Amino acid sequence: MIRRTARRACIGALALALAACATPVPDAPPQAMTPPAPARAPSARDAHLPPPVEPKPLHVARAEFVQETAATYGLDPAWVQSALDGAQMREGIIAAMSRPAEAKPWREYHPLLVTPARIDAGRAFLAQHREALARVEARTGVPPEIIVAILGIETSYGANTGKYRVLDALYTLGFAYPRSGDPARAEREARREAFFRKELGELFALAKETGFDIATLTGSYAGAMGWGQFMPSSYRQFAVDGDGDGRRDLFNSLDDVFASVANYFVQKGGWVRGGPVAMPAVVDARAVELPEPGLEPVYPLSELALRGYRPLRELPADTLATLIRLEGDAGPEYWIGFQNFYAITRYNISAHYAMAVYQLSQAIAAPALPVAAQDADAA
Ligand SMILES: [Ca+2]
Repeated sequence: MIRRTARRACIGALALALAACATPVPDAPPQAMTPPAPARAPSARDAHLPPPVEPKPLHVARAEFVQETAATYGLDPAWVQSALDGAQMREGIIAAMSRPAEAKPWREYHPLLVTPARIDAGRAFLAQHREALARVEARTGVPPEIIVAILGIETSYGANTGKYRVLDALYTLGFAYPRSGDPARAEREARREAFFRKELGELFALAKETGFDIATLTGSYAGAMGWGQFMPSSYRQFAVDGDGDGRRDLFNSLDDVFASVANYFVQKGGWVRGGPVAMPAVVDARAVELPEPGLEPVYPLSELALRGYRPLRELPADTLATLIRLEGDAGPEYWIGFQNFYAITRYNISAHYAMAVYQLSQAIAAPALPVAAQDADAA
């Protein structure tokens, strides 16, 4: 049995929505939102915009949800109805989702996630679970330090797996997603509400499949669960039984957690065994920046070299990569990101997130400096 200490919200909520969870929420991280505003008459200025998507009355939406969920997953509608009757709208969840998520530059972002305490705890965690993690790496190709870094950033190694009932979180966001009242955002807000409502349906299916009591599962304010913060759909699709007891338990079995995070990287992210994640770029004086390189590795290194960017270590010219620009302490930093960097962004669609995971993993895997060297370093 794993000891869980102080249960707090997913680090995503904790650290200003800096991190997020497996099955990234569309448009994550959440943008600044204001409380729902009363409906207003469209102005002439709005005439060219599509009309706002008006939410259905709650009782209608709930009744439709019960029928659709029962039909989609082959569940007893009476059970879905009765569990839904026990769900509660939570103000704290609305507030967390409405909180402005500032897009911090890298120089402010990484010190919040890659902390000395998290590195030390990660080294200890890796040492403690090295054999189990090595078995997972042998099967999947995902290195131990990458799995450990994910768990460190998502939940501080299982310490903060989330305090909200997942049922309440998904019910609240699926039926009362905060509305800004801005017609330009109405469609996006409706899409996010639909996403959480679908995840609520997936939660019912998950409870049926796993035997979990839907009323007692806890997670982040966004409904992400367990050590790796899996949303219900990801849990159903990517969680695997690592310890062979016939159950997929991402709350209590570390073998299941390790195997499931690795499986997510392989299945969803296309993790390449032995492949590089990212490397600092050597930049020519006359380098020509790519306008919007994106996260996907679609540029052969030969093309990046023509533009003036080369990886620190030589690799085959046809290796596919992308260019990552970070706003560092001393100005822009350029990195080359490969398929495995992209794989980390499937966990949370953010170059900052993926780079924080990668750099934490490298710090965890690096041998700690001997005490004498640390003293010399500090002097
Ligand atoms: Ca298991």
